[in-house]
Amino acid sequence: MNGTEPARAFGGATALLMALTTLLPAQQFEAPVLLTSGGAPIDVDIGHSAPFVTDWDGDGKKDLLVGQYGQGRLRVYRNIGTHASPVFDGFEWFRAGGDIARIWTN
Ligand SMILES: [Ca+2]
Repeated sequence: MNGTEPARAFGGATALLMALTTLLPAQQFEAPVLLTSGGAPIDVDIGHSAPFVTDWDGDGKKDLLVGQYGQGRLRVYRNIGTHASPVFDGFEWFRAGGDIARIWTN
């Protein structure tokens, strides 16, 4: 591998993105919604959150995962509402091997 290969790969991805945005019809986002847990706005330690929605526990309702910069941890908010109207009441830290999992954040 030489020093130009990553640049070419990035350029290819950029070209693909440009092609997709040209070919696909304009998309509109829904109005923003403040997500709450236990009645309080969901927030993270030290900001820099990375939310992801998936059915974490396999019960058919999508849950909310939120990675955070603070201590490099991942919050798991299980949906106790419905698929159409999710409700969150607290979170648990993602664990691995019995310990709270984390990635190093400088
Ligand atoms: Ca679920």
